[in-house]
Amino acid sequence: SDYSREPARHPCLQINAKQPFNAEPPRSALVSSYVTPVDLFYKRNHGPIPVVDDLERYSVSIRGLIDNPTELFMREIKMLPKYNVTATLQCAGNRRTAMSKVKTVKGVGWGVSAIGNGVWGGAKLADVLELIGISKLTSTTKSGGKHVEFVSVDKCKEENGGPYKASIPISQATNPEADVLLAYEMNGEPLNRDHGYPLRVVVPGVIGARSVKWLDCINILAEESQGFFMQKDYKMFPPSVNWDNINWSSRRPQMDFPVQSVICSLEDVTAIKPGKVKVSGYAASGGGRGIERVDVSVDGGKTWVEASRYQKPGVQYVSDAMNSDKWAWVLFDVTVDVSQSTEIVAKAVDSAANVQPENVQEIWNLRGILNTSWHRVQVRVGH
Ligand code: MTE
Ligand code: MO
Repeated sequence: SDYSREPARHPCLQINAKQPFNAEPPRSALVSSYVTPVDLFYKRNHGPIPVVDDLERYSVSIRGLIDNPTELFMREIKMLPKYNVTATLQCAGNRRTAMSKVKTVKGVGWGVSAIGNGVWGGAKLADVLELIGISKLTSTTKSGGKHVEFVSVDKCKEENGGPYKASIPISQATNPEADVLLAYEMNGEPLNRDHGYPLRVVVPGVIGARSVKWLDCINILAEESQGFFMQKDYKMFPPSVNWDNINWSSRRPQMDFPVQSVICSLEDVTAIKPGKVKVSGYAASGGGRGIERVDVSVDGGKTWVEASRYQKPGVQYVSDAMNSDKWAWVLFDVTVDVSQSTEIVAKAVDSAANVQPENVQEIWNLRGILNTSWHRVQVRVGH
């Protein structure tokens, strides 16, 4: 079958769907390192993993509203300055399973680990576009190009067997500060097949769905990509919208992800002895916004203590500081005293003072995306 050439995967991964392969690591693995190891990084696919076996012949074609359509070979992309950008990738469906407990939603069920922090190595898209004649900080090309579409080589049933596609505004694509990469490395190694070998897009601060893997083609367009995953998926609807009254064109495709935090040192329900409990986890926000604060409660949200935050072990994290990684998550921890069974809660505040919503009910949506409600876990104290 199409799935006869899938790569080997780590046995620790929890498999949420086999074909296409969708899997996430145990939550405890996420807090054991700031940079998520490649084999434990969540894998989110919509089709079989493509096989690219001739790197010499591999090229990206750039077409659309430009004067000279171009084929760029890997060696040309590698000749551009190489950047290493530490960026967190989060699937918009992260924590969907918890949302589906309110009311059924459509989509692959994810726990809390459809997120990972990688060091992505590659060329800046702004440099690549400049190479073909589109200057930095462009908002419209001479021929009316306003969006940059990325097309893959994989085959997705949602696209009727066609490739996965997504787009970003050309203003973001040509802004060197936005750090959008055509990445050929992950954590200092060549990208592996699951994560987009030989070349993928990484759009920092934006839901994972726009970071197209196995890049085949870049199109300069007047409108945003008309692909399924831009127009008929990954849009946030209000709780009143259902499958009978949905009007897809009434909403924009989701881009930045909102502020999120999750406790990873405790499962949904954990039996503990009374005494000190370490509460640690991750917090992240989109659009390059840093994490200003993480609050933890041991009484279901009545009172709160502030957790400490870090990116580099031993270095106190300050959001928006020169030495912080602006596109990356922050790990947090705090030790609390627990004497009786209770609910432990985490909520984060980002550098624009956005706060996570208290309950999942109010943000329920039929596609089950962007569950960023306060993260709650139960501890059962036994003596
Ligand atoms: N790119 C292609 N070509 N095909 C896909 O199915 N999935 C997207 C994105 N890029 C996808 C893709 C989604 S929804 C997410 S969340 C991220 O890739 C996941 O990236 P990862 O598997 O490297 O973690
Ligand atoms: Mo995703």
